[in-house]
Amino acid sequence: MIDGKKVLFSGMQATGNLTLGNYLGALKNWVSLSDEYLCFYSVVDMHSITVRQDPAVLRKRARSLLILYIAAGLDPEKNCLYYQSHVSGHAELSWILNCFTYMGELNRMTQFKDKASKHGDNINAGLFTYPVLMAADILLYQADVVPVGADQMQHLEITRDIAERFNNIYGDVFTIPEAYVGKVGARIMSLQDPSKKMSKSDENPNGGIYLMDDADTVMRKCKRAVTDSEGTFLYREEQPGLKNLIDIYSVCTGKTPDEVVQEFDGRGYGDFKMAVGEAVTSILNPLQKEAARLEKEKDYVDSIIKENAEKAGYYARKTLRKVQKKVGFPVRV
Ligand code: ATP
Ligand code: LTN
Repeated sequence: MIDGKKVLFSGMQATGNLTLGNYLGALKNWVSLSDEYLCFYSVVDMHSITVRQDPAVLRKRARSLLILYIAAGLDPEKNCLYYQSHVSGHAELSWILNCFTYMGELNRMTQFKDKASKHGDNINAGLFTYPVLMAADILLYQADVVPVGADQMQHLEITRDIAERFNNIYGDVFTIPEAYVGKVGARIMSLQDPSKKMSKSDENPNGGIYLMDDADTVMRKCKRAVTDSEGTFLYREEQPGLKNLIDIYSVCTGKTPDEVVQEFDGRGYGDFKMAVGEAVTSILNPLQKEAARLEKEKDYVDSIIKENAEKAGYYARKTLRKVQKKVGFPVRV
């Protein structure tokens, strides 16, 4: 709790271009949570270097992601929007937590196994201890809730295990965080293969709608989206491509899937795909305009980056000092 509000922490990596899935499944929900909680939303650039990056590209993408947080509606006065690498407490706590995490636990992480098989030439120790850094992110702010997708649940579980282990030895130091699982309809699937989630690392560019896609590109991708040959307009698992498009339309327009089915019943898929394209564009258009405007407001964005890193640093230091004392580091005089 900070100032009577529960604390929320989440972060996103600035690797790849953000998709509509990232926006509808994460960013949009973050905005709706920012009244209820005291929120820390980080651009987790330290996590990104577990995979080799081009430094100039990473720096640029990290800034664009932070700008996107603001453009999506996160008020930088109310929410703490900052780069993970600007708050040294993440690295410091991460080291300490490494000493309370077992190799066996980390060996079980499916994301590690997955990434290690994809990057066989660079299975570095950072990739292995990635979940410990993520635990440090969360525990540093004593977060009560953490909005994460299903793929990150295992990392949240290990965070809780590490925190409980530490608390059992040293007393009540860390808040044990809970996952915040968003509303249904937020899992957006690939437009080309509706059995896979829409992902920024998909090799097929037609599978995902990127947040920076222009109206023509969005329309073309929607028109090409894989559906089925049933020709019936129903919202059901047996028609996964159509179901996904209904989900997208429904989240973009605020209508329920039932209302969408009623609206398009008896009309062709072609008509519906156009409507989806328009609905998506009407969401992306203002977002893109605001992001472009902020890209030019250098001083304003710089001041937000500085102030928010200081604010995050303040809370981080409070936890860090407590932890350092508990483990026996000499007190600063
Ligand atoms: P990558 O392809 O690099 O693994 P990703 O697109 O899967 O990236 P992440 O960086 O793992 O995205 O996730 C960022 C946030 O976006 C997470 O909170 C995740 O749950 C959410 N998210 C990602 N893809 C989708 C999707 N298709 N539908 C809903 N939410 C998503
Ligand atoms: N691993 C997450 C990003 C991430 C995160 C976090 C999410 C890093 N630290 C702390 C929630 C809380 C991902 O790749 N989506």
